[in-house]
Amino acid sequence: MSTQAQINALEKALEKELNMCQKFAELNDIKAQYLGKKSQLTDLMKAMKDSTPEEKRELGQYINQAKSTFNAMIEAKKTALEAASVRAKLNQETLDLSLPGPDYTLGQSHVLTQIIESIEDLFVGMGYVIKEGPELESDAYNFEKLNLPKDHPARDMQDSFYISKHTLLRTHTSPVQVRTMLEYGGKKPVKIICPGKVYRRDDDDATHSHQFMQIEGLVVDKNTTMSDLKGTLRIVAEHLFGAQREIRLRPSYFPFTEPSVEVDVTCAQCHGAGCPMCKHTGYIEILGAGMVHDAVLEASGYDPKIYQGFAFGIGVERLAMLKYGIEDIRNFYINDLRFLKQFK
Ligand code: 2NM
Repeated sequence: MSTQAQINALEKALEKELNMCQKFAELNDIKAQYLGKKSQLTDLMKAMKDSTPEEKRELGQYINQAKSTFNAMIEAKKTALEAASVRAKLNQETLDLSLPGPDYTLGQSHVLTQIIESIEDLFVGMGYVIKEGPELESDAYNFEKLNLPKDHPARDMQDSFYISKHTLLRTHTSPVQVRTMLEYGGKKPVKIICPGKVYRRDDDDATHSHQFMQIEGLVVDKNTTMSDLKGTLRIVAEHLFGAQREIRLRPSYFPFTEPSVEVDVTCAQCHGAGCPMCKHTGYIEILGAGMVHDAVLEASGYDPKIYQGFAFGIGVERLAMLKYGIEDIRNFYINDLRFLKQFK
């Protein structure tokens, strides 16, 4: 059989084998068989050594031609096998478009955080600085420097969580204000608000919690008066309860302020006419405030003859309860999503 005939036969055989081949591994075997060192093509090459130079040139051309043809056939099969395997994989991975997608619903801040941040925004806009401090305090900062001396009833064990003889969980955020006045060295004006957790020993019920949130504000400057306080409180009331609100100051008592006031806002429900929400008084109490007591200024290094100040304290939970008509304070703490999701 001529070399050409043998090559033609080989090509036929290769074509047949490639048609039957289903796997990459088999393809490698076929390649070795038809183009490798032990292939018939290699044998034909070796057999050329006995041929004349003209024959060698001719046969060499046939064989090289065959090599590239075989290679091309095998490569084509390889491409076809790859395409088939991708197709098979895609067929297996079909998407079920009827399945529900992932839940990308955005959450939101806790309702108390929302109120605190809203009040912070208001005061930052008026040039106040937000100050925070430790929840574990000394009795010196929590009481002594706030004009609550040793035997004051508010310092009673019954009302506070003492950790040791002189350390307790702060009962208000006022110690942060004391710390700030001391930091400012009795010279700089103070204009701060102090949000944070506070603790009081109370039996928990619908309106009392042993831990709650407070925001206190403090301004200390020369020529600070009660009318500055009243103007500020009015802005707070309108921010929280909307325009067309009026405030009313009633005399009250706090150890750290003199005079002290309780601040009421006209009832949002009845606008002052009287309804169950305001217990038919037309007003709802929203915070306590006053002019900073001379003893408090002095204890924190400010000369009351030069500096005066006003301060106020807001209970955040109480405010949220008034604003949204929430009846039980414990709703804020039990992480019931049905409750929390209402404040979006
Ligand atoms: C209130 C009511 C009245 C108050 C006083 C001070 C400080 F530090 F300046 F003495 N901080 N907060 C204050 C005054 C708080 O809460 C109902």
